[in-house]
Amino acid sequence: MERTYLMVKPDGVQRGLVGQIISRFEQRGYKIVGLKMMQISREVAEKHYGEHVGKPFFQGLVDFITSGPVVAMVVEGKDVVSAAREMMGATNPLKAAPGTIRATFGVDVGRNVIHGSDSLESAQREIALFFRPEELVDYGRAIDSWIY
Ligand code: ABT
Ligand code: MG
Repeated sequence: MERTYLMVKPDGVQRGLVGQIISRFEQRGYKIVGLKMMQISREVAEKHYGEHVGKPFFQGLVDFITSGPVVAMVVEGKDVVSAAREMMGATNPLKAAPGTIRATFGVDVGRNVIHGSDSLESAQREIALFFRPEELVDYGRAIDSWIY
């Protein structure tokens, strides 16, 4: 089973959307194997968004993601990396498909309420950046045989 790194961004936390966002993944059948609230440091933010160093929006992006607490999670299930990206919708909420998380909750590319890893490699890197191995929990669910 695949794992991905998801994060309710500071705007989602401030707006009280944490529960609704987590629910979408639970309702679909995905399993939460790691979950915590935290304040991201500038150092970690710059690592997380390393691919955007030097771009005009980089400083604003780091300012934003460190502007308040986030809710970080690791979610497990079938094809979850790409499926979560589809559930989130396009980076710009105005371009996101109707019904996706970003289309439902946002209108601005710099306030798009959720992050999700964009590939399996990113997922592995981001999980390791934000979670210690012992913070991830291996457990079974009785419901799994009704999902798979
Ligand atoms: P993230 O989940 O935040 O990584 O978004 P996503 O992978 O969908 O999109 P990318 B390209 O990684 O954007 C990272 C953040 O940068 C913001 N951004 C991006 C801008 O503000 N202006 C831009 O022109 C682009 C391309 C949007 C993303 N998040 N925030 N907040
Ligand atoms: Mg990205």
